[in-house]
Amino acid sequence: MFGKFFKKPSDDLASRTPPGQALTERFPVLTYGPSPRVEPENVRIRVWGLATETAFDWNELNAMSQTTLTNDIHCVTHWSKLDVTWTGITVPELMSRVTLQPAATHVLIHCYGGYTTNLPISDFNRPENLFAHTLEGAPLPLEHGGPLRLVIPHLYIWKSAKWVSGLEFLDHDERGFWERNGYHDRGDPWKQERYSDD
Ligand SMILES: Nc1nc2c(c(=O)[nH]1)N[C@H]1C(S)=C(S)[C@@H](COP(=O)(O)O)O[C@H]1N2
Ligand SMILES: [Mo]
Repeated sequence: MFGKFFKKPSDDLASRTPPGQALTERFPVLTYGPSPRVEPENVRIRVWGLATETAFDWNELNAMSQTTLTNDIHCVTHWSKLDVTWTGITVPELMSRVTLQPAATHVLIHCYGGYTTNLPISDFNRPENLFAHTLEGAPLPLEHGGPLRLVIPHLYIWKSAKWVSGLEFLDHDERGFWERNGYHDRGDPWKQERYSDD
């Protein structure tokens, strides 16, 4: 199985492949539990906690500036996929419409279906991070997080929450689903931050 789908990175691709990762051209689906089905017109990103409460619906999201980015994704289960193209709203584009309280330092991301993951705002509010609704020019498939998922390319892809529904701003770090179940709090693939020590 492994040999059929995964290959050792060749020299030119090696510099883009973090340690302990093998390249794949497939796009494996990894979801804990069933995929929630949310119609686009029902998608909402709610904002609460240490921010002025607000929400963005599908029409509002589509009226924002749209960005297409190509980046590499790295999964903690040792596969990487290069040159994946997403279209959506950058996190700073959405965050320009959010008023944070000065004490806010972290965000806990909530999803339809109950998944959560945590980020410091410094890892969240970066121009390479997208709320993506399109994958390779086509609507994001349900199993990959459609209608809307986060893409956080500089960290392992468990941080890239599928079916995102909310942003809870906090003045401290609060672990999300996998972080409470043994994954590293931050997940930098270049440092192999796979699992936590506590
Ligand atoms: N809502 C939600 N988002 C999620 C997950 C999940 O189970 N639920 N799994 C995470 C994990 S562990 C991985 S590896 C990636 C997988 O994304 P993919 O299925 O598009 O490959 O989604 C992440 N985002
Ligand atoms: Mo994962």
